[in-house]
Formats: sequence, C-alpha cells, structure tokens
Amino acid sequence: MSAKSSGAANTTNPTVTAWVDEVAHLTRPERIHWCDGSEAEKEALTKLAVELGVLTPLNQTKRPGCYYHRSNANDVARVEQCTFICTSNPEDAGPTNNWMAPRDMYAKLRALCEGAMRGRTMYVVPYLMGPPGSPLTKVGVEITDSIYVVLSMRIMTRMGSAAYAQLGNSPNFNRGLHCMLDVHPDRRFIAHFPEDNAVISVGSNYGGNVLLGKKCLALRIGSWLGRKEGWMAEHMLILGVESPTGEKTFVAAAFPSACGKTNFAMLVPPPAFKGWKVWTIGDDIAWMKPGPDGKLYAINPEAGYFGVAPGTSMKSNPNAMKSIARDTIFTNVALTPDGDVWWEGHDAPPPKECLDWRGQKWTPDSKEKAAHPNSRFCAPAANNPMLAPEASDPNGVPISAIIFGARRSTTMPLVYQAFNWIHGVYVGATMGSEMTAAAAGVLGQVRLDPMAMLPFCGYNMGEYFLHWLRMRKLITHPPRIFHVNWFRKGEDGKFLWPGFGENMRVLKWIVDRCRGGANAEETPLGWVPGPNAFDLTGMEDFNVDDLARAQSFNVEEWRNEVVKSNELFLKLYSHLPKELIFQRELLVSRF
Ligand code: GTP
Ligand code: SPV
Ligand code: MN
Repeated sequence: MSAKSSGAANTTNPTVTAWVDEVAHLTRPERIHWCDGSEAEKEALTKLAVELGVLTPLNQTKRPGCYYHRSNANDVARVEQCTFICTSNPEDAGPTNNWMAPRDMYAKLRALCEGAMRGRTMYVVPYLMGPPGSPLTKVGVEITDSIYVVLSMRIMTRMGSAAYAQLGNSPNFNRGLHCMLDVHPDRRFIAHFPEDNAVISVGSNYGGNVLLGKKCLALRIGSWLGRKEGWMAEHMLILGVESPTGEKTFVAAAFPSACGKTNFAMLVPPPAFKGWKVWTIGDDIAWMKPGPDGKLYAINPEAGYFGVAPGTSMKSNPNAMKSIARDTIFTNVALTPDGDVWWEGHDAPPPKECLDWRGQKWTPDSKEKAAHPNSRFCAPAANNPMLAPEASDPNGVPISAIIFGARRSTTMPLVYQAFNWIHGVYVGATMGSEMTAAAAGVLGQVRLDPMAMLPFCGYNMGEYFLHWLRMRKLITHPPRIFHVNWFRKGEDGKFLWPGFGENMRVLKWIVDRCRGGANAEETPLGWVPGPNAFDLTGMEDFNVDDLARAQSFNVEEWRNEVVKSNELFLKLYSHLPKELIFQRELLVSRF
C-alpha cells in the first residue's frame, strides 16, 4: 500500500486493517486518514473543508461553529430506485425492495470504485450506533472520500476511538464504503449486503444515502440483524412525557420521512399543560428489545439530528431552533447577506435578497423556493435543551406506547387506539402516507408505507410483519398501539388540527390510556377519545365540533382504504401472515 497515513486512531483490529488495505488497493487514495473523533481533528478537518469550498463558515457571532453546505443540484434526497438489497436469494429481499445478486453488485461497484480516490484522501471513520456499553449498540466503520460525510458522521454518531474500544479484536462490525465518484445519478447506487454486514454507496453525497450509520446500518441492515437476533430496528422517534408529579412515560412513534418525527420528538406543551414536560430521546430511529421485566426497551442509536429545515421556527419547534444555534452544518438552505441561514417557514421574514440553495440570487418575488424543501440541518443532540437524561442509558427506556402516524389529507382521524397488538400490527402494516420531498418521487401521492419502513426494511416485508407478530410472544407487557394523523384537511384545504405543540393534547390522552385512565369509546376502527376525554383548554378557534370533524369516520373512504391495502397484501401474498388477513376481515365486518 503506497498511500500516506495520518490520524491518531489507527487500529490494530486485524479485520479492520485488512479491509482498509483492500479498499485502498481498489480505490488508490493518495492519503489515508484514520479518524479519532477528537476536537483537534474536527478543527483541522473543518478548516480543510472550508479551504476546499465544501463548507462555508456562517456568521460566527450569530451562529458559532456553524457551516453551510450546498449539494449538487441533482443530489438532494434519498433515491429509492438506486437503493438495493443484495441477498443470495431474491425472496429474502422481497417484492418491495430492489434486488441484485451480491456477486453482480460487487462486480459492478468494484468497477466503479477502481481508482476512484486517486489524488484524494480516504477517511476511515469508526463509529458507534448506540450508547457505549449497551447490549443493543453496534459498531460501524465507514470509509469515505467525502470530508462533508466525516464531519456529519461526527455529529450524527459517537465517532472515533470509542468505537474501536468497543470492537476490540472482533470482526463484528458494519463495513461501509462510500465513494462520491462524480456525484452523477447514472452512477448512483446504495447497495446493502446484509449477509456480509456491508454497505457500498456511490455517486451521491446526500445524508440519507451516505451517512451509512443512519438509514443503511440502523434500519436496513439493522432490521435484518434484529430479525435474526430478536430485536426491532424501527423508523421511530422516542420521547418521554413527564407529568407534573414527575411520572415519566416513554413513547415511540413511526411517521414516514418528513411527516413530523423531529417535531413530535421535541414537542413543547402548550401553556395550559402547566408542569408537563416532553423529553427527547431520539428523532428518527429506535432499536428496541424486550427487557428481563418483559417490557420493550428502546435506545436511540444516533447522537445528532439530521432534520428538515423548512417549517422549523421558534413557533413550530423551539427546541430544534435551540439545537441548531451552534455547531451545526446546514445543507441546501438559503444563505443571507449577513452570513446566516433562512428557509420557508422561518421566524424571520423573507430576506430582501439572499442566495438560494442553488447559489443563485433570490428575492421575495422569486417563483422558486429559497431553501430546497428537503434542505436539512445536522446538529448534535447535546444542543437540545430537552435532551432526556435517559438518552445515553445503555439499558434504554421502557416503551408504553407505539404510535403510527401518516400524512393524510382525508380519511384518517386525528387519533385512535388499536384493540390489541395484532390489530396494531395490522394498523401499522396498512399505513398509507402522502409522498414528501425527502425522497425522489411523485409528491403528494398516497402510497402504502407499512410502519414507515417501506424504504428501510432490509428484508421481505411479509417476514417483517411476521417478526412483529412473533415479538409479541417475547414481550409480556406490550406497548399499546395508536394511530394519529396531524394532516387531515377540511374542504377549504386548511388543516383541521393545529398540530405541533397542540399535539400534546393527543399525547396526553395516549399516555393516560397506557396508565389505565382516560375514557374511550369503541368504534369500528378502534378506541377513540370519549366526550371530554380531550382537554381543549386554551385552544384558540378550536372547539368540540372541530374536534369531531378531525375525528370523523367515513365508511366509504374506509372501504377504499381497505381496497388499497389489498394491493400490498397481494404483492406480499406468499409471505403474508394470515393474522393480517383475519384482521382485515374483522375490520370490514365491523363497518
Ligand atoms: P425525516 O427527518 O425525513 O424522517 O422527517 P420527520 O418525520 O422528522 O419530519 P419533521 O418533524 O422534520 O417534519 C416534516 C415537516 O412536517 C415539516 O415541514 C414540519 O413543519 C411539518 N410538520 C411537523 N409536525 C407537524 C404538525 O403537527 N402539523 C403540521 N401541519 N405539520 C407538521
Ligand atoms: C428520512 O428521509 O427519513 C430522513 C432523512 O430521516 S435521510 O437521512 O435522508 O434518510
Ligand atoms: Mn427519517
């Protein structure tokens, strides 16, 4: 190997060093930098990223430690059509994933990566997903030629020497290789090899495609490992609700991309909820495993937030605004003349003039948006004033409720509770949501997105439902399961429910249900809040009639819903657990 080495965390783990040699032999970098995660390293790499023009410093008085990044205009979101699950047997990937035989994909990607790092630096990024010492925590090593990825991984994961300390001499880590190539969509692949615990991502530099600990390891490979090892990897936020008397209830919630997880995880209760607090554990991913007491325990494997910028304001999400006040990397937002950031839905009025996410002059008269709808902030979780102390507990937190939520302008009521776990699995499995800018696709179209995991399940979706049903046998105190929809609209096209902080009212009902309080009424869908179960004190322009509208149930709309879910059931038929078909029949007969 002829490349020069730098960095302090050169490991002696033989599997890591052999693999790094192999990748260097293939990609031919000029230098290899072994990341140690130190502050000094961060400073040096940040300085270099600025020199290279990858990062632009923001106004350091207004936003200390904050930097701006603009991506290639054709590289702004996850690309599901370029995302592959490569298993020996195509049935293991299932009909909802793109599949290619591992041998063919390895050959294709090796050809693309050959000599791809010539004249460049190859970074070796060791990281932990999960708190150090947790039985759920996993080690990953990402090799990348993107300094933006290194600096983002340092925020999003526990990056550096701690990972080698946990790994020791074990060969048991996720191998992630990322080569930017020319960042061209024609040469873009995000390929997962679950049988080898490996990921190769080429041709992109966008978060979800290249921060390999996140969607690739924590969800696609994680779900595969979870099935094998008896735990669950889910696209869920985790929060803790603290009552005025100090009782804490932990909740996990799965909403599809750009459907409100970060906002819900950082919820600030309205003034009427005096003494109530909501603590954040995680905003995107939950790893959950039954504990010795038969409850389901969850950890957040991440250490930062890669959140949607547009719509984030002191009004909608003050804790996110505080989280991004320092040490944050912003991507594809608008850049103001005073070196600050702006986006649609920001508290500040539109700047008279700024540079849009493409770097072009923008004024309030411009037709295009100043910030890309999927522009993101990447901020350390430690900045969040409501970060739960339990977030770094290696044992995780006991989950009392699982909430499924979707973006639906019709049909779905504000909230209902499933009758039991199996019914809850049916509710999650038949979830449909309107598509958002977080992935390339047709915006607004309703697509079935079971458990918000359609783009993230690393194996056959039918088997995934079976895994959910089997987990019930390992959990003696199962969480209660709920469905929510903050996005229902009236005939005037306006949201029927104000959302954001007001979601506390729904959350409180859910917590009360888990604790055996709060009255409920049985409906064909499940349990719904009974009269006066919902506290509307302090709500402006919202009364019981509005609530009834947000909760209303329409049989015709629901018949269509069942027809739509049949599409997915047919697709998955050979692996679909019969329990779900029985649940569908029960639902139809209740109508
Ligand atoms: P990913 O990071 O892609 O997984 O997204 P997420 O699920 O964390 O979504 P996020 O909280 O970032 O919200 C996405 C968009 O939904 C933002 O534009 C929010 O302003 C909007 N949103 C979030 N919560 C609510 C709500 O309660 N009501 C309404 N109307 N909009 C909301
Ligand atoms: C999502 O799309 O669900 C995200 C953002 O959380 S990404 O990291 O791009 O996956
Ligand atoms: Mn997400």
